[in-house]
Amino acid sequence: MAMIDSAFRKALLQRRVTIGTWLQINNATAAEVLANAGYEWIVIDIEHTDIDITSLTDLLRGMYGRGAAPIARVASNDVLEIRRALDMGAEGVLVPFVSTPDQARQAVAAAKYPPLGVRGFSFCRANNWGVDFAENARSANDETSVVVMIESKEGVENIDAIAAVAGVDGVFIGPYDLSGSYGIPGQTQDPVVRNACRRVIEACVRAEKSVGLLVVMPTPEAVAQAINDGFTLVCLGIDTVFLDQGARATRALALSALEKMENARDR
Ligand code: 3PY
Ligand code: MG
Repeated sequence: MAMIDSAFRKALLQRRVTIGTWLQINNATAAEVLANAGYEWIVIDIEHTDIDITSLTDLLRGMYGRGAAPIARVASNDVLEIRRALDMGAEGVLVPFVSTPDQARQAVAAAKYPPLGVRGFSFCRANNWGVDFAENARSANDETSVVVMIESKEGVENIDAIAAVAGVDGVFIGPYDLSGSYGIPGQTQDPVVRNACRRVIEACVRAEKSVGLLVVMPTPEAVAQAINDGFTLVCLGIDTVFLDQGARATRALALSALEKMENARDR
């Protein structure tokens, strides 16, 4: 394989533990702030937000040059969805609801230029609007990451075949949909979901693929559990969750200071 410049794809192929986070706020300023926080990669969630292809481009501009690899969680496993996210400059794609090896092959084909796949060539932001066309056409297949999401019972049943698909660089668990698929939405610590996660991790170890998890509420226990479980793509929190937690914690500081002051006065 050619030399790979993408630190993110290199880490995936080496199965090095990396820490990322998840972006849902459709605002380039928020993306700048998040990208300055030191995470190695940031997933931009296009599936469950109002982020579209226009705002994705703005977010990518906001993140540019700040050291975090931008990964697009596309809305669906669709050739044009994947092509447009990569053309706009995402370094990789996270593809939701991959439940069969054929679906995994479809995701890889969409992300790779011929002869590996069916990505269309064009002048686009990813090749500086054609200025770097030749270089990008030569290197893009090596630099572009494809991570598929396991979010269903069927995906867990097929995990060995999915993880074995050439071009799948990693497998990533969507804990909310996965728990939903077992009939217990949100109960991500239920033994049924924990056991499904263990099956996915073990299959990825066998297939020598990276394996990731979104830790939606990154408490110290949850972060330690993800790392001890063997996840290598450790995705911590969501910008909306950080905002909520920071806002509540800061208000609580003031309420606690006021309470102390009132107690002292009443004494
Ligand atoms: C899930 O938990 O299902 C996800 O896709 C993360 O948002
Ligand atoms: Mg999901």
